[in-house]
Amino acid sequence: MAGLFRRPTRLLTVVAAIAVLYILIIFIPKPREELYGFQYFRSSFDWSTVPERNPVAKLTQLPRGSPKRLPKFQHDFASDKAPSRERLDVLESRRSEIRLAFVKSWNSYKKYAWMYDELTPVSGEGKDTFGGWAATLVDTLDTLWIMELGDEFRHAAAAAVTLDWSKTKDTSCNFFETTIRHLGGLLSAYDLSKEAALLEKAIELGDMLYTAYDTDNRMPPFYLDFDLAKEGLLVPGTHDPSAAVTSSGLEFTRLAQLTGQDKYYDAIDRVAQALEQTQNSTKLPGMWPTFLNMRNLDFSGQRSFTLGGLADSLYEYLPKMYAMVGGLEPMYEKMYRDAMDAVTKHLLFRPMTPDQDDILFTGTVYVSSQDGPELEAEGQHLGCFVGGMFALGGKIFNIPEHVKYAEKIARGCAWAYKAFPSGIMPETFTLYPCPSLEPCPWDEDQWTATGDKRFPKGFKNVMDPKYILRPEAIESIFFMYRMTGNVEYQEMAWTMFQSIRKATETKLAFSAISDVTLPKGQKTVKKDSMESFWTSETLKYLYLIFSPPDLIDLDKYVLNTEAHPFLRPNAQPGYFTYT
Ligand code: DMJ
Repeated sequence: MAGLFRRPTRLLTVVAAIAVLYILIIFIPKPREELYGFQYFRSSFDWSTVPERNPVAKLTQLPRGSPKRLPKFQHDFASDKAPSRERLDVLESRRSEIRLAFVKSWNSYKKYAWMYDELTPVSGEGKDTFGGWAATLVDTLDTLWIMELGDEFRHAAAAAVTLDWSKTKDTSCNFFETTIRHLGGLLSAYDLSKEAALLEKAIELGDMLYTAYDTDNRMPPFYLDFDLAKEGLLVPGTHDPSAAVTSSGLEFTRLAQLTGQDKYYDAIDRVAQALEQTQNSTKLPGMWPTFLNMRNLDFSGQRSFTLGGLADSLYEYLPKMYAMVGGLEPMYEKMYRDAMDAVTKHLLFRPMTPDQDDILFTGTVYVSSQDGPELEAEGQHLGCFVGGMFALGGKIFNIPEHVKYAEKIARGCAWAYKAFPSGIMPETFTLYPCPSLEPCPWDEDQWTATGDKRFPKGFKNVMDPKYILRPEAIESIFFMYRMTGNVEYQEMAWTMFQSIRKATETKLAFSAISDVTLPKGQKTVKKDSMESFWTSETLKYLYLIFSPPDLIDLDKYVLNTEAHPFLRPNAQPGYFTYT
């Protein structure tokens, strides 16, 4: 070694060789292949080759047979009187304003954050929050398609098929978020566009995510640690958010349907069966606790139950899974009915309001050994999806009562939007529950004694005043509009959109804000964050509300929890195409 440095020419040769090698590594084009009309880049590791340490003896097959004829969800728009020319103009101009908001967000993502997970909408940079696999891009593919931005779609799809699932700075990924955003995004983009390269990229990712199920009891962990997954050494958690470890059903079922590979369905079916077996041995029979011990599948000790954050999509996926398998798996109907019996008995409440509004919310229940189930009358933005869920469940399982709850819950969220000076509902707050679902008189004394006077009458407290561009309230309004055809929902959505745009717009795009409760004239802080669900969900639902109802017809598609439409088995492939 010492001799090497004494001879300058040899040293120079070594330095030059290292430099050439470096240049080769950096600049040699990646091994791309021409695939289905795209320059496709295959991930550097093929996860389907990982040997399973805990293989299953016999795979559960996708339910076979002709899909059942389920009751129609969408209102019969064809039998309505055709909207007037003026009304059509209004709808078209609203659609184009929503599209403008989308294009602004997308263009800034392209300019400042291309291939990053998210744009920072105030400072104009890119940041990685979900593995660095271009979350916004993948999550937004189907919205580009739906909004008829064909060139942009093609450009984004070409980038998506170069993603390398083995190239990330992280040692693990969030199993749930990667499933609903990335896998869901690719599958729906494929279902809409039929671009086979997107399905290929989804399969690569599906094979990586599938390794999460290679645990002793075939239950997935919260984080997919890549090294442990390769060794088959993953272990399910003992205190995981229930939604995160149980709601991959739609994505894996669609993957199984599209590839004909039962293994993907088998994986999620085992989780569903675990849910079915434990449903009635919890402290609130019918519901599963907010956190689950997936290692021993003993859910009997936990005391908290909610339909809001941490648990939401577990319940959302019950009726959606039933539709996704064409009604051929009865366990989802049974689980939905039993869960909703508990919800309507213990979680659903009517708030006391000065105008005795006919609205409902679902709260959180704590079960104590002495007093049994106790309701905390908490409202959550995340809980607003419940309106859409009751609408879908009520229709496909023919439960008229649920359809009524759906309407009152959707209206409750719209009421909470309207109540605040910004026209937007906070992330979490508490209300005063009426003794039953019937109207109860406004109690001014109670409000004076216990309510926080900074907030509108009816709100006891606001624990978290932010709004982070979430979709759930608009999602339920969308379901209600498609189910009833009632234009009142279009008006509600339009009011909500205008408030959101006013409060969150930045020079570049739209940003989460820190306080929706501030009095008019007082400016809230922009948090410089725009999660991918803004373009994947919120703007998509808004756009669809003002679009012809056969655009993503809910009798043909199921939307996953990130608003990605998957074709239902009863729908004809290629049903919806642009010409
Ligand atoms: C989305 O990622 C999904 O809707 C998820 O189910 C809940 N949270 C966000 C939107 O708020």
